[in-house]
Amino acid sequence: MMTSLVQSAEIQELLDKASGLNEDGGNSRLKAIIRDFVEGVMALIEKHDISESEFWTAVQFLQDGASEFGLIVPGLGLEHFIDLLMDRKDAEAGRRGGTPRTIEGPLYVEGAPLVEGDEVSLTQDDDEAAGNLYMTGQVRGPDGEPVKGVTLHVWHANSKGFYSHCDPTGEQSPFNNRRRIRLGEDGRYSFHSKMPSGYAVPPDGPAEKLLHAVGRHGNRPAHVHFFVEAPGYRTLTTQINFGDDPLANTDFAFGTREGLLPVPSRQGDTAYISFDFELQRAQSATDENFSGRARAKFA
Ligand code: MBD
Ligand code: FE
Repeated sequence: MMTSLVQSAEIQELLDKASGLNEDGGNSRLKAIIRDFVEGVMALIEKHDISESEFWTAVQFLQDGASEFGLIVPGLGLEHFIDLLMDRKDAEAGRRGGTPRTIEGPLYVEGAPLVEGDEVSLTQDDDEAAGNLYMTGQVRGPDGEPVKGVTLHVWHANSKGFYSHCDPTGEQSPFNNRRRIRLGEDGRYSFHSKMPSGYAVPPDGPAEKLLHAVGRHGNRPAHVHFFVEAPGYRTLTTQINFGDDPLANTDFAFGTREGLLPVPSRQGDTAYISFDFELQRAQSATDENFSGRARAKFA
């Protein structure tokens, strides 16, 4: 076997220079990460004997795909990996229990209407093809205590699998199927909406091209997203799928998790779900915050 070019003195020196290790300025953590990142890419090129043409095809893919990184990242399992890594760190720190976290996805929009009461409707548009979804439950803490001061953020697709603000048909009203619900002292919530359908990545876009090239699809089963936020508790990012949905385990984004599959009771075209959330207590102020992820904002 030929010796590795990446491991040669010449390339190791190139990596030191390229990552700024010989410079005084700059961020030392970033330097170390960039060095390993570039070395990893070089090793990949060498290992798979990637040709110059293939290399530039990949660079072009990244340029074209930038607008769909929010789909490509979960599609390649990276967003789920980040969840599993946080789970493992929690386990090592003895932080157990509570409703499982799962991926946020790219389609949350800040500034949804803030509403309260037990007749909350998420949907303002007619969606005649859709059945109805009724969801109720309680947000509790680790000792079973009702959590006070909860803001429950909910967002989901319409019956075509499209999200408001991201709908290629342009037909949805702003914030359709998106609400922030202020809960009362008992931590109970209750909302209804038009039943979501599964999501599919945009046809012929970079995410779909990549998935098809490896023999996969870009579909998610029907799901409902949540952030559960309350003073003194750790903000939870999660979703539910429908426990009786035969497609529940066919998620291209790997978001389906045990503990997040309530089985609805169905009457005609209406599904009723009862689902309680359990939050962990915050151990620091950052636990109460949202992650630093950039999120869409519409006035
Ligand atoms: C979605 O609706 C979603 O939730 C994820 C994770 C990725 C793409 C679309
Ligand atoms: Fe989604």
